[in-house]
Amino acid sequence: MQRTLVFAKPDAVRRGLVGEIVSRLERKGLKIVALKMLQMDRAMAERHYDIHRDKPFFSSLVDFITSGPIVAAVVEGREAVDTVRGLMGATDPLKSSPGTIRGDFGTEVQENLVHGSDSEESARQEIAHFFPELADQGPGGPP
Ligand code: D4T
Repeated sequence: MQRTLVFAKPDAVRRGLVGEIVSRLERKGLKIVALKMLQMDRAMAERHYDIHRDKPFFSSLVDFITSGPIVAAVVEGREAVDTVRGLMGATDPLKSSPGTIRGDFGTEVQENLVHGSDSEESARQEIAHFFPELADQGPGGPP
């Protein structure tokens, strides 16, 4: 079992797609371990996207991700990191297969609806960042 961090981005919240996204995770068989709506401030967004700090789209990305609330979740399941990435589709929704969240609902690279950790290590760091109360738990919950 593995845990990963997923969030519905501000565009998904504005468009009323939170239920659709959470439902797809659940129907796949992933377990929702934690769920909350929050507003990222610039410091939190810059930390989350630190790897992109030198990219030309960084400041616009931070503007977008702080433009409204997000709904973040910790989900658990077999190979949860790759399973969520598969459900999300490619970064560019136009290159995402139909049947994926981005492939079914998006057209814009920036407003691409959903985030999922891209590795087990990122998942551990992002869960600690968004859900510090869960940081010391492994899959399966408290010891
Ligand atoms: P995230 O991190 O949001 O789950 O997306 P990905 O893992 O699929 O994609 P990423 O890290 O390469 O990009 C992070 C974030 O930046 C936005 N973006 C990306 C953008 O606004 N312009 C761009 O040219 C690219 C490549 C979209 C996702």
